Amino acid sequence: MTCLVPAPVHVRPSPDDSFLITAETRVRVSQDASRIGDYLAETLQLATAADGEISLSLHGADPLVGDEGYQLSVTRTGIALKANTETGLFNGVQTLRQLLPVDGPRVVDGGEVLDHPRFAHRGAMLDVARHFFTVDDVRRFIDQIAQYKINVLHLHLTDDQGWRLEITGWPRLTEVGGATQVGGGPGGFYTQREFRDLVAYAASRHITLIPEIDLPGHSNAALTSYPELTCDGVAPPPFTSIGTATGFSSLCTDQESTYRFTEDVLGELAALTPGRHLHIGTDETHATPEEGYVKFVRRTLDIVRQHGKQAIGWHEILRAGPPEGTVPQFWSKTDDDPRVAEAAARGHRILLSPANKVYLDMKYTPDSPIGFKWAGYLDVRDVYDWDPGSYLDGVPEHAVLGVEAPLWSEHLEHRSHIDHMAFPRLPAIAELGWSPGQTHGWDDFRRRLATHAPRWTAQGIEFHPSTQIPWA
Ligand code: TNX
Repeated sequence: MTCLVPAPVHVRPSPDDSFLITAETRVRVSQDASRIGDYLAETLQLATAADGEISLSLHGADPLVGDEGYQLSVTRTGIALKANTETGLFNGVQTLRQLLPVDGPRVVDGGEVLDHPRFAHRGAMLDVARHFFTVDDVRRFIDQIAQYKINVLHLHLTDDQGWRLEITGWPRLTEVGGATQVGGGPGGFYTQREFRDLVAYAASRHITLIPEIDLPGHSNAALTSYPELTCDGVAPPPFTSIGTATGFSSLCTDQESTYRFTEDVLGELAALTPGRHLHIGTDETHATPEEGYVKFVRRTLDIVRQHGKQAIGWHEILRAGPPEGTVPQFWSKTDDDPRVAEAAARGHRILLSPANKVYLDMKYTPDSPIGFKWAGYLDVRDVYDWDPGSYLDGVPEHAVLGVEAPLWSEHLEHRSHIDHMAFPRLPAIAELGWSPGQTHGWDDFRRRLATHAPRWTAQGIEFHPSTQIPWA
């Protein structure tokens, strides 16, 4: 019970009360908890039954655990998991999985856990635009992050180097814009059906998928596909490098064709997305005149609202004075934009992704084989040792929606690169999002984290063995 990541709110270990799972152990599922019961039985390769030593229940949990928390009790005679929702049970199952040894007899540490999250939004972002990642790669990533109680997967679906989602009225977006990526490889895209499958797969892991269409900048792949989106009517060539100047492309904000496009794309996206949020980018629009930017963002926010969704945008979106409910995602490496604190004071909830803390595309050290360093080298302690509840001046804890770790893919060519950049840093960031401040402590954290390495190895995760962690 002392190796859990993220650290639970309360743990009372009782080492003498461990429970041994054998091939005969049964998972007892009450009717309303049968889905998670089946999932647990499958995970542990046990049978379900009307009675059994491992029980799951949606009744009797402490109201304190809320919608996502759970209570877990392990005694010599069995394991009882209680929650108020399926999501709570799912989170409890993730804890239980970590209590099992990686191999050998399945002895589960005895004791009690009461647990619930600090922040509502605990996210990971994967950029599938710079380099394309297949449906299988994304499913694998979903399984990896769900273990650490991450509940949002933000997919960065479009950028200068590629457009990755089929839009039925605009086929060239994927025929042309989907056929490129950094380095000149073949790229790729998700059909709407594949995208729906990903949404459903994420939901089966209690993860909400938030899709991002980056507008009006970071749009070269769209401009290459449809010249009517440019101001001069000339399609630019495809862009397949990393480039030094980000923010060189822009939809033409003065043309109605741009708004027809935006309406069609976001309309289809809203229909494909059961979650509440659509991410509309809005970052690094150096090629968009200010007046055009403000006009474009406001119209786009209207479109999002008309489709019944709330918008998230990178924090530059605050230049357009977005309405209440819009979520700015802070990404600077310094606390340099007073608009963020002003927005918090007006009631906006802020999503925190400070580049110098949680950008998973940064190198760990100067020796890292891949990654950027513009926001600094980020070893495990750098991503772990900060407090989201007091990080930005004027953005108190109650104004923080949560923490999200972006994994930009300019340098990621293969899924092993995802593993390398995300592990072990993503579990550290997941703990910042989930665990209460009073559990925070580097020395205990690094000891707990070290014990997870054999789990990652068993799952085929090619993690980076940072020298900061006392691996066994
Ligand atoms: C900045 S963060 C970007 C991305 C890049 C990233 C590389 C943000 C909103 N824009 O387009 O991929 O840096 O670290």
